[in-house]
Amino acid sequence: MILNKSQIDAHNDKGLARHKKSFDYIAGELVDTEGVIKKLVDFQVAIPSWALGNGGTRFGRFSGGGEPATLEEKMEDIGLLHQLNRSSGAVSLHIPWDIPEDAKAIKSLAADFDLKFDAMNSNTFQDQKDQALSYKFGSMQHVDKAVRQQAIDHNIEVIKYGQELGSASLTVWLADGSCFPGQLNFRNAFNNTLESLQAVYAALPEDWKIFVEYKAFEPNFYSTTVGDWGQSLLYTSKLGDKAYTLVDLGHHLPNANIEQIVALLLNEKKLGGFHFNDSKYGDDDLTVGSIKPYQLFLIFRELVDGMDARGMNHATDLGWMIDASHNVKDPLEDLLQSVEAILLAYAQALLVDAKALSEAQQNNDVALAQEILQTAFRTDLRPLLAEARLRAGGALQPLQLYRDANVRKELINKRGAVTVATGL
Ligand code: PSV
Ligand code: MN
Repeated sequence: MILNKSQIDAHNDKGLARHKKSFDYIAGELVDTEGVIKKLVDFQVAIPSWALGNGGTRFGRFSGGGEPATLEEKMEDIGLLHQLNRSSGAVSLHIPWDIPEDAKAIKSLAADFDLKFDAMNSNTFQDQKDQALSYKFGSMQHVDKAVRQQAIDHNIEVIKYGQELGSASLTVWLADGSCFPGQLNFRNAFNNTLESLQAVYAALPEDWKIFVEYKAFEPNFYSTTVGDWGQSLLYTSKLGDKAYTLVDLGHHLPNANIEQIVALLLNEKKLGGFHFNDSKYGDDDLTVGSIKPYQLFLIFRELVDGMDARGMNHATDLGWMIDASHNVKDPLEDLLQSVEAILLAYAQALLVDAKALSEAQQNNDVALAQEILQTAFRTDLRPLLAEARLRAGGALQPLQLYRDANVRKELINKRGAVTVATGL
């Protein structure tokens, strides 16, 4: 369902006077309001094609109804998000969950919704119906060369789909590892995985990047073959210049200092992409910013600082994607909240007085350093985000308009109450 421009205009007209008041106040407080707004307008977060339906746990899955049944319907949902917030202008496809059978048609649909194709995701963590060999004991690490070759071939096929759509990166997340001591020879598993990744790397088009995503545990619970940023960095360093580490916020052991990891990966020119979500315990895949917004801000602060140190373009030089699951909320509402949280943390990070912080660090003035960070974090920048959306043609309050327009009800009427989107 796509909204009429007049619906967005009417919503904005209604909220304009109130918005102007709060925006004028905050604009008067900031040093570079226009600079921050421009960066916010440019910043786009990719929506994964598997996140438009309700997720679940191994105990159950509760559909909210009106889920998209086809890739076309998923694109339409992302188109609606982008219409509302103007910051969700990219799609990340998971193969084989969302195979673009007619690439030309999918590309033209994307153009209609003003969407681009971000990183492609391969899947060697599940067995597909007609698959010759099983990934039960791993894919790229497997003791059987034929299984490894199957995983390599799949990744090369994913690159081909991506090329047809204009994507320029491949994200490889491997569930490979072991559940029990003795199950796996760690060195062999590493070397097999490296060799398999090298075969995929060799097939990578000149202008493409490959992202190697790490994860501490799940579905394997004793060892994971790409288990942390150190292991990912080993692979990507050995692979070459087109290989980068991908950080998924939910893939660390408890209390890991993710902002420090990000800073060092950027320093080594090896940070390539990001999967946003939030968590309390493990890979909970909760709404971004719902549990630890301060951590998100600190991560963005390191991202901004590290990218600026290398003259990188914030919007285009890293791959930004949401990777969350929506178990109890409407997926579209959840995604709107996640995008808002990401932009808020980004905007607050842009506010940090980098010169003053550097001086405080130089003087070992710990209290002042904390004050500088928290002054930025505690500034309410929601009116700035709303202004950026307004200027880009979006809605002042995307979630409010989504509800006022009864989108979910319309989708249920159109698609039915029991459709199930592909994904986990
Ligand atoms: C694995 O937990 C992961 O974060 C990977 O990025 C997958 O591709 C994604 O979730 C979807 O299952
Ligand atoms: Mn992920």
